[in-house]
Amino acid sequence: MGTALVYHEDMTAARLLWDDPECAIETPERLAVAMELLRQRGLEQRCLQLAAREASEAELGLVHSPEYVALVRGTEALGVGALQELSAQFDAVYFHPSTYHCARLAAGAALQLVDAVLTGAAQNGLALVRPPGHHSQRAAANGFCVFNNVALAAEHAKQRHGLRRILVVDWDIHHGQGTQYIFEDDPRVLYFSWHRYEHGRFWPYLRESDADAVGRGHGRGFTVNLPWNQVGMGNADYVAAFLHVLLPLAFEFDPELVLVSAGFDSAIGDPEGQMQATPECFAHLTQLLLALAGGRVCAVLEGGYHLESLAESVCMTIQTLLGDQPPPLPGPMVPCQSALESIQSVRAAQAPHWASFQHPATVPMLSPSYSSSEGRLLPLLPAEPVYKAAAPSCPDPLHAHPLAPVCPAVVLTAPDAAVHLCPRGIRQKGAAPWEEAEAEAWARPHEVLAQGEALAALRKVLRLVDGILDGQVNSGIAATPAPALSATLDVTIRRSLFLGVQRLLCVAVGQLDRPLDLADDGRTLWLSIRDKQAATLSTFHVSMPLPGATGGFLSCILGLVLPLAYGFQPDLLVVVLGPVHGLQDPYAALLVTLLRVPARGRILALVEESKPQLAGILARMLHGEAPPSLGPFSKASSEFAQALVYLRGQLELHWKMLQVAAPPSVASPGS
Ligand code: X5A
Ligand code: ZN
Repeated sequence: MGTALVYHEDMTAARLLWDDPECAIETPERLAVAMELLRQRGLEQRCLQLAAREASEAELGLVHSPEYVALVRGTEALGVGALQELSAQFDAVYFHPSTYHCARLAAGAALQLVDAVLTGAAQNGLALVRPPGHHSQRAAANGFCVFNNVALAAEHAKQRHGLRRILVVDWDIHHGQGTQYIFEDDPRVLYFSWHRYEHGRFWPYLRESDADAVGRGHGRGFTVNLPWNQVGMGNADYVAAFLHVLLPLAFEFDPELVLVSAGFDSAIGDPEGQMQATPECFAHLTQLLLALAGGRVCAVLEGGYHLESLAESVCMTIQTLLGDQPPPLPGPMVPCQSALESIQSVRAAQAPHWASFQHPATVPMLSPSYSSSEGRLLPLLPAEPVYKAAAPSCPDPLHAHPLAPVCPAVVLTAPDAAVHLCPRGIRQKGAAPWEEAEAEAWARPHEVLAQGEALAALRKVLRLVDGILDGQVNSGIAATPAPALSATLDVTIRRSLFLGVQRLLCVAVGQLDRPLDLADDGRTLWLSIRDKQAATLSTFHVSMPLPGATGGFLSCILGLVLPLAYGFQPDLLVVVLGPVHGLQDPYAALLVTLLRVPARGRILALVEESKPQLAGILARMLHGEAPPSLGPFSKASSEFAQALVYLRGQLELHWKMLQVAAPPSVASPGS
């Protein structure tokens, strides 16, 4: 099952016929350049190409009034003067004799995409359309939008496919007030939008675009607005918004389908948005969304007016839908003060409606004994990172990429039992294992690795480490006899550092100790998730208790693991599931799926060979399959929530992606 690309050249027909500086940016070239770059990059050819069809009038009636549909139909026969006169009755709208045809194709494309994904003809997809849709209302055109393509797609998914939970992610830089109005009392459609707001001084200047608009009636809590109050928001701000606002809600909601109002006026260079996020950011946002709804993600173009930025961002989105790993994010991963204020305000506004945002009871203050169960807290390193920055800041970020993304490939070294559980295409491929003598030399301090079986496994693991680091494969899974797991991990880390890995992230779940002689020099970030209490033994050695509930696990991944991974930007991630790791398979699957994004697929997973089922599911995740749903949401225990708050307090000065609130800008005297 692949990626659908829905398009029709007729949608380039509509254009502005008179002078109107506000509407002049919405041009036919927007679609033409995006399609051209998709062809040039060989991406169109990799998609299931569908020719857009027109939505029927009955379908338009799912959202729009018959009178409004008739009014738009009538524009087909109007002359330029009458078109201009009618256009002036709406805010930032122009009609062209081809508008009705184009707008029906745009709506039809969105419906077709949803049908393709919900019938299984495609796994995910993108509809490249114009006019855009998210400002359009039941009986009004607005902001270049005529019919609300995404709202029609959501209503169609509800009524024709019987879906009960649909997530709409509106990453266009304008508030999709049309979509908000259509679903404001509907709990089956969760609408999330971030938008340039500037405290109400940016178009469309609406009070109801602010964070305190949360929906009405049964729909309370199903409208989520994240207003940006400054221009210049960048990759760190967008990723922080996903980790700390959208994704906690989205996983708690557990959607059956994700619709994206994919406007790219939120990208760098756009004259409307004035933001700084680079095209790579949309690869990351897309891949994060692919962890939801069994990967059923349907993106529909909205705005995007800087032609080159638009085309690059469309390519990044399609490439990620196709399964390619995202390029690294350029720039420092430090969200700005204003973004953190916005994140804080929307979390506060939504807290009554979502358990993920409800604070743990803060009554019992963390006692020193609680925080230092693993020993005295070592002083944290200074806030200045000691490791090399991931990418030198580039004077022209739009042209910094593209690195050809490495296609995912998985090597599995595990017993046959696990291999049978793997998707076709993943087999015990790869070069021969290491020579025995060489592996023995690396194994030397560890007696447990001297035996036949453990040594045989180690020879394969070392081959895999080399294969990942020289770029032959993207990721792999290795299984070892349980008693040899710690020692194998130790050798894996030493070999990786020997080969020059600059930043190695190790996520160790279960009873596994950090190798004692591992230098705390910033090259390795060690994160334990185990049956102990929270502790920060240094900036690069963090320990977290095992979360029991769904909510605890999600806040552990989204609130701690991913922010650390995004801040650290690892060259290689080693994830180990050790003794009594306590994670059910769907949890392990989600952990690996989400870690793939900041690790850009460069993952080596180590498991015990007695767990073939686990090895199999992890292989499918590394191959790009979507994780299963976690099932009913259960709230994190207050001990666990407090442990997270404690760790955030210890670490956020150094790891700025952990922040969920703005630090006070001025210290008030005496406080
Ligand atoms: C879809 C979209 C923007 C309208 C801006 C009017 N519309 N100033 O990006
Ligand atoms: Zn827009």
